[in-house]
Amino acid sequence: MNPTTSEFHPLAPSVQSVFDTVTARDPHEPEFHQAVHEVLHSIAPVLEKHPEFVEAGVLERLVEPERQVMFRVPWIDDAGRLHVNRGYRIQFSSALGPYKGGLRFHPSVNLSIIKFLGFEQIFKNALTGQGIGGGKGGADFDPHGKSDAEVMRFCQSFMNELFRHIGEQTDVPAGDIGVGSREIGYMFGMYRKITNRHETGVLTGKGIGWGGAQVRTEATGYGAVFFAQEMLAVHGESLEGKRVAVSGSGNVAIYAIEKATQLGARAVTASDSSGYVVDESGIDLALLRQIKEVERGRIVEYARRRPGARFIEGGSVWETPVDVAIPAATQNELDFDSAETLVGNGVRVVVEGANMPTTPEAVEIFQRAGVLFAPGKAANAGGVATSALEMSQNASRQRWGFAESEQRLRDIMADVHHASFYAAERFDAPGDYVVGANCAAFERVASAMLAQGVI
Ligand code: NDP
Ligand code: 2IT
Repeated sequence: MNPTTSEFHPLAPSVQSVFDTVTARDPHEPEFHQAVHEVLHSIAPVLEKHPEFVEAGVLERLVEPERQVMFRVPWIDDAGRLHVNRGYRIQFSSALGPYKGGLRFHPSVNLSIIKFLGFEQIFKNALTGQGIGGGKGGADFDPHGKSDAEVMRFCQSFMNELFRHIGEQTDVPAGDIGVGSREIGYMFGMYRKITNRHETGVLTGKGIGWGGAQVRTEATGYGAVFFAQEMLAVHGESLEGKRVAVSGSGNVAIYAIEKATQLGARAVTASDSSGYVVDESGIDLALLRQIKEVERGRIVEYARRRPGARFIEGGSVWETPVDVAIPAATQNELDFDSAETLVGNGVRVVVEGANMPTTPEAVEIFQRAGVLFAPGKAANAGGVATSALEMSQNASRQRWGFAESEQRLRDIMADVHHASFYAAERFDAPGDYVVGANCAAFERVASAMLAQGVI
């Protein structure tokens, strides 16, 4: 579900024409429009302070990807049948560094979704303070129910085209929905074979034994929880004793549950596209990981094996009364009705683990109700930030231990929080992390674009 263009709030005159150009040029990209609108809606005060950004056409350039690649991915299944999927890589902005961002394998993938993700990634990566530009890619391939051999053949075919567009100084992909260490392994192997180079830093999210960084697997979920901790600390509170609802049961969800639990909260939910489970005694992480990471099974299995846990088929996880909500599945999964339910049940903090999981109407409900709301481009930046740490370690042939890597992640999340929080104050929107994150990130990217000339 996405708002249609006519349902968006009006923008400041200085940015409305940019939005009109985007929607006229690519009318069938609702998720991309949604992501662009949210940024344009926030950054008017930055443009007032910096008329030179307007004169240099920074916005007009920023909403148009530097390069878009779409390609055929043919592969043969175990029964010998041919399939053809569509692959994408959107190289959105390299103003701050090589294009950086994940690959998503999911049947819903299309150009609009990859462009929205690539656009968000520009600002997220800027907020980390590291030298990484924004990009995203993927394919409309569904890994569910496929054998390892099928996934391997798909990944090899995908890399057979992608390799010519990436490189450790050019574009560095990683995981996202449907792409974890198994897929990164198959793609890295194919890249190495085709190029005859062991170019370790060309992909991140690698296995620990062959160039992967400690804490990259945990980083997005841990980082989102560290961000929640920072938000609560401003109000003299902590996660201790809080009830938490997490959606999804993939990479981000699992490690958000783990860190929230370690910090004294009780995570009571997990979900997948079939429904959700509620476990009042706190999610048993070992069981969840066994079902999801080892068996690649469905969430109903959790309720079957865990006494006291309930499975609600097709229901909304947001019906569960909690203090903290962490949407960690997919875009637009938390809508107006869910937001009203959460607010009615007394939610205090909403932290986006996923990219754009909250619809614009739902964000408005939270902000009007005084709920602390953290947008994904700030709260889930820990994943890509730790990818950049992996790139640094690969380039310098160093290896940092778990504790050191986790401390670096914690420091980066504190910096992202600080940058977002104070930008909101500077631009007259105290407490509004959406405005803060967008303004802080945009200032950094726009300054680089201005300095580097019209290209
Ligand atoms: P995974 O593939 O590991 O897990 C995705 C989870 O979300 C699964 O439980 C999946 O259920 C569920 N899900 C996915 N699509 C849908 C859908 N359309 N409807 C309902 N449930 C759905 O992905 P990640 O955990 O890596 O990613 C989750 C979110 O976090 C995404 O928005 C991603 O862009 C974002 N993100 C990920 C980062 C990372 O480092 N991995 C970094 C920053 C953001 P099912 O198996 O049934 O499909
Ligand atoms: O959305 C994201 O930030 C990711 N999927 C992680 C990207 C990365 O390059 O680690």
